[in-house]
Amino acid sequence: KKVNLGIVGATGLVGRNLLKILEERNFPVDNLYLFASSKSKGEKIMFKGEDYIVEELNEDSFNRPIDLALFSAGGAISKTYAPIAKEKGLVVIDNSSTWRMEPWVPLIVPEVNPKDILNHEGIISNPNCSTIQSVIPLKPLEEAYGISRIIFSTYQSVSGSGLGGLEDLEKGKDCPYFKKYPHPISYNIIPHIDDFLDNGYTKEEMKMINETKKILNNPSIKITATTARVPVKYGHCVSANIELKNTFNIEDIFTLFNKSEGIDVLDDPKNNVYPMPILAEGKDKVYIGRIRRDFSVENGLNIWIVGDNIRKGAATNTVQIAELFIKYF
Ligand code: 2RA
Repeated sequence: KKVNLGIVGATGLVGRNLLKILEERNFPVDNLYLFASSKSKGEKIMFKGEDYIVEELNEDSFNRPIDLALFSAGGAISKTYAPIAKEKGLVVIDNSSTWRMEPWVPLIVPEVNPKDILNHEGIISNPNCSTIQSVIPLKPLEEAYGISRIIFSTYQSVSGSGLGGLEDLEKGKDCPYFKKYPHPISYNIIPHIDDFLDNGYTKEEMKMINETKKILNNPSIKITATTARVPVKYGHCVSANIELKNTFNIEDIFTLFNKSEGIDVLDDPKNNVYPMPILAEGKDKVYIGRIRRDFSVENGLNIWIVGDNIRKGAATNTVQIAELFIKYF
């Protein structure tokens, strides 16, 4: 069945990748409508050999036969326009953090919790990129052993901040002004992603904590996180220290990951084989390595998780949710 599709934020980094991945996966698009801010109005974007004109988003944008609207235009746009689209009977798949923690909004990683899409009420949220790549190996661990605690440390590329992040990386150390960061990011690491909260955490850290519990449907898991920006263009890395509830053999962990959907195990330290951003860039798999027991606690496990934050972390996951939507509705 063909789908009338709207893309909100079509000219952004994720928006452009959404179109690329819709083409790659031959998603059944009937009519396509592209929306962005006034500064992009009139831009031409090619899709499946045809030119499409970008329209300025406004409250009348959804007064046409659109079935599904994919949003990647920031939280403020989602807050205003997702409800308008929903009222007009469209289904919204939103990349922003705005709706993720609403109890009536499914937060979906198709390899992890596909059935949660069944009770959507018009808005479905795409999780944060570093959360998506983390829950993919955590799900089989939760199912097989139960998880009691997770410590996340992340190393997130500048493309997570969009086109402005990529520009800031090129500005070097002495530039007086940066679009996305409070300090130079080249030759540096900034332990600050999104805004700081009163509890000393950043919103990005609280996203990882809260979204992981929601997607794994287990609010009792104890989680802490430290998220940092690193001078890499594409590909987020996550170190996860995990305390399992039950005992395990490390060989069984390798077997479990090797048979889990969406995962490629790259783990042969003697031959310098482990996941790195340069291996994950442009791919949709989540790469797991440095798998080893944490001898400092009972049932402790360390893993290193790398994924392309723009593809599987945003655009591909969004398209996979759209494919799930067609499958179920
Ligand atoms: C970041 N995860 O990396 C956030 C949003 N993409 O900036």
